Amino acid sequence: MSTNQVEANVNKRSANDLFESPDFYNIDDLLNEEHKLIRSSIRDFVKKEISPYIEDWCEKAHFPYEIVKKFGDIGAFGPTIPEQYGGGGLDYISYGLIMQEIERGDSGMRSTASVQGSLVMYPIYKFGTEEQRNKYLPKLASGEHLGCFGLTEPDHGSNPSGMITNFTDEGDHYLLNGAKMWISNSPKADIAVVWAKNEEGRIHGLIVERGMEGFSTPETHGKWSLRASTTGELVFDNVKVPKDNLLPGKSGLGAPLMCLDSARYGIAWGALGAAMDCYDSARRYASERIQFDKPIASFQLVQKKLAEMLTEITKGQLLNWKLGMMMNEGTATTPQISMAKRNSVEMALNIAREARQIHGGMGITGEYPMMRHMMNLESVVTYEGTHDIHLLILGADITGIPAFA
Ligand code: TGC
Ligand code: FAD
Repeated sequence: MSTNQVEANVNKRSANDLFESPDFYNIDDLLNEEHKLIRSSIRDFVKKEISPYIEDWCEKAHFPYEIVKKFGDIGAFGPTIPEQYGGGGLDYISYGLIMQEIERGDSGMRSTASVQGSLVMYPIYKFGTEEQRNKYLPKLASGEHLGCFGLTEPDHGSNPSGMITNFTDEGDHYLLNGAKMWISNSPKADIAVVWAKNEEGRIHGLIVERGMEGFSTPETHGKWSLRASTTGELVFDNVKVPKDNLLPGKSGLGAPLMCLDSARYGIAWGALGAAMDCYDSARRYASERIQFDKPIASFQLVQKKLAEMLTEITKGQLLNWKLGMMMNEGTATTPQISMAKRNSVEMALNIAREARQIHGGMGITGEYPMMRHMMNLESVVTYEGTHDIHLLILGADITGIPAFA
């Protein structure tokens, strides 16, 4: 493809991104002016910096590294982290809206942002020393550094408590061994927050830096999902980790699970964004596409699809907003977060499929976003706890009987 053709495609996609979010229940009345301003600035950013390019990035499985600095500039990294460490000092509704708008553009782009904020900056802020906060957080917030979060292992996905990655105390440093798999951002990350067991089998968080001898981050290829996000392994072969790099504030599986609470909350909003994008595209297409001499929007079966999509999106908006208020108060529980993550992702997958049908054959092309969202959402329904693990978290809460093992 010539440069002119590429530019023409970019301009066309830029001009084609007419996205508007639905607000059937006047949920905007529940937002303050700052929330609306943040949402509109992130929406403008996505229209300018993501929509024109995302299909090409996904087709080529290209992670646009330059987006990291741009996300830093717009405050997408660590929105709830205090300003003194470079964060946004914002509330959880603002955080949710930022994730909604970015994932409206693409789930892989939201992954980049939510890993950095919820899974790297959050544990350093929450469990780190003042020195660790000052050393790492400002650079992560600005996008000068990219981080990743290593919990999953080749043989321990849904059950991270069985992890094998471990470290031993060697007097003036720790020696880290093991491997992590399916790690978002890892091939380009400057630092990794890694969860590993000490000699007593207790889980701790360690900050591992690129360049440490014995530390490598091979990329995972062949993904049909989240193609604009980079994914890889973390391999630790006798890595000497300075003792200052251990996060001292919390140990045990509860520490990474606290980080996951924050990230799963962001996904609940993000997946809603992907659903909104599919709905918005379907609504527009249905009114323009003529069959049997009428817009297809005039057929009852198409209206049924649109009405059901809007109903599910509206329910999701209300669930997320209320959850956000509980996050602000510090009262949201893990099962409440599981319900919202699970609900949003399933709803978004269903809407992507229905919206694709409304677009007929055109729906399978990159001219429209549904296939990309649909493929991305297959990762989103799996990571941060699979759909069934969240169901079991709810089941355990309802019955008091954990059914995981
Ligand atoms: P369980 O016995 O339930 O709990 C172990 C300890 O943790 C405590 N705890 C929590 N503490 C704080 N916050 C929470 N949310 C907590 N949940 C549990 C709990 O009280 C206990 O403490 P203690 O002191 O008694 O030891 O743990 P379990 O081993 O039975 O596992 C439960 C289960 C299956 C729900 C959990 O392991 C789980 O959630 N598994 C799913 C794994 C997962 O979500 N992995 C995500 C990896 S990261 C990722 O996917 C990033 S994708 C990023 C992107 O690109 O966007
Ligand atoms: P498994 O745990 O092997 O599960 C396989 C199937 O078995 C699932 O359907 C599951 O629901 C089911 N199952 C398992 N246990 C039970 C049970 N007790 N009862 C009923 N059903 C059960 N991890 C990180 O640490 N950091 C990251 O940045 C990260 N990024 C990711 C990016 C991508 C693109 C993907 C795909 C994954 C990422 N992950 C990351 C890993 C992700 O969290 C795991 O894939 C997920 O937790 C599931 O683990 P698994 O793939 O090993 O599946």
